[in-house]
Amino acid sequence: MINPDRFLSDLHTLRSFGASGVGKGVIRPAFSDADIAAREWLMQQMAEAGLTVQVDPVGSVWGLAQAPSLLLGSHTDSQPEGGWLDGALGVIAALEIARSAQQDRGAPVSVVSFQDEEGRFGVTTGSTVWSGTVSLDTADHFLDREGVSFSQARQNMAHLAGDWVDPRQFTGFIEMHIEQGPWLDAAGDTIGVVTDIVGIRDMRVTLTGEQNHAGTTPMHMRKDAFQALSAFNTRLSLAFEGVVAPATVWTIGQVNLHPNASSIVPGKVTFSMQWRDSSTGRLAEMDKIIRQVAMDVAREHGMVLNFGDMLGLEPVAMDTRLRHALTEAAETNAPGQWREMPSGALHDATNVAQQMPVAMLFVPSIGGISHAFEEDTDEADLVVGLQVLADAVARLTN
Ligand code: HGY
Ligand code: MN
Ligand code: MN
Repeated sequence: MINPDRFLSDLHTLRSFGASGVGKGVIRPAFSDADIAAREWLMQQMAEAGLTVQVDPVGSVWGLAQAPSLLLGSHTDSQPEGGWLDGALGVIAALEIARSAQQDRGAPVSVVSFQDEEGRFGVTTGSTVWSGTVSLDTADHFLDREGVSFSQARQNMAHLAGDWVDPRQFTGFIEMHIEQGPWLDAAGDTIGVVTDIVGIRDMRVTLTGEQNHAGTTPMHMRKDAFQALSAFNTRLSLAFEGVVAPATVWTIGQVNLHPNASSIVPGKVTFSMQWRDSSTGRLAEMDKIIRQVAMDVAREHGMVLNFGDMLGLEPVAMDTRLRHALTEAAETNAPGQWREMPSGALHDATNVAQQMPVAMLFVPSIGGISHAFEEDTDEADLVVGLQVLADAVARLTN
């Protein structure tokens, strides 16, 4: 039988690894000391639960039941400033269900915590490489914000790393996750059964102009990288009108302005350009518009323009059979308190879908907040989510 108290206690233990000291927030980026300590603790819980523990070459941690098994899980690495539940919830719920399956001699359930889902290096890097979407050699050249490479970072777990886990031993994958958006919380619903996960594009753009004196350089003679970025951002929103849908999102989340000093006209800016949508066609159309607007602004501002490599993942529909088990379980455990909905956030399930049927279920994020220390969910909702997941697993494996 699942044990909600043990489940909640494990969640709070996990958040102690990299606790930020602000609310329940965590700082636990991939391959950090806190991340590796958390993964070693998880490995111990998996072993004690009777699972065979394996760490793959990119640091994803697996607790394997005898084959064939249903796979549950998510990730335990966090954003540079993260919440206690993003990823962690799905891994600990998986552990609790797998452990009770072992104790009750029930149908086998395996557990995974993928590495670098939060993209310190790439985009959902661990599951992207494991699923074959990106080669390990390509990923090894990915750099983080400080210029550390993926291959350098994963040496920190080399002492634990073993072989790749064969996906053919699994019958499917279900990932429980917080919604990370406002809809369940605003509607007072407890469960979201995911219909599809959006696609994503992510690249770096560099505009290079002329660094100069902020007092003596007349405005009309400047090649100011910030002004160029500002013009790009304004023009892009106008250019997207009539192309984007209400659910389409785009973000300039990281800006490196050089030399970032108040008395110097900035001569260079490198910024992240990320966009997401449920349509591959619209993602491609936005790509064209982004590049055209950037070229126009660079020309008008006398800047040199450079596009970095683009990372992308396609939209993915959830498996109907797995999804049906989740909707049945939601109606049983949260009657009238659930809905079907798309995922605006990206998840490891996107990559696992390349190898097997996948499905996801959400619990609410209070105020829709995530990727922030303030991220939180009522513990009663966490327990209902666990019960729905356990019920769906029973429907699929009995
Ligand atoms: O960015 C995302 O959607 C995920 O939370 N890493
Ligand atoms: Mn996540
Ligand atoms: Mn996240």
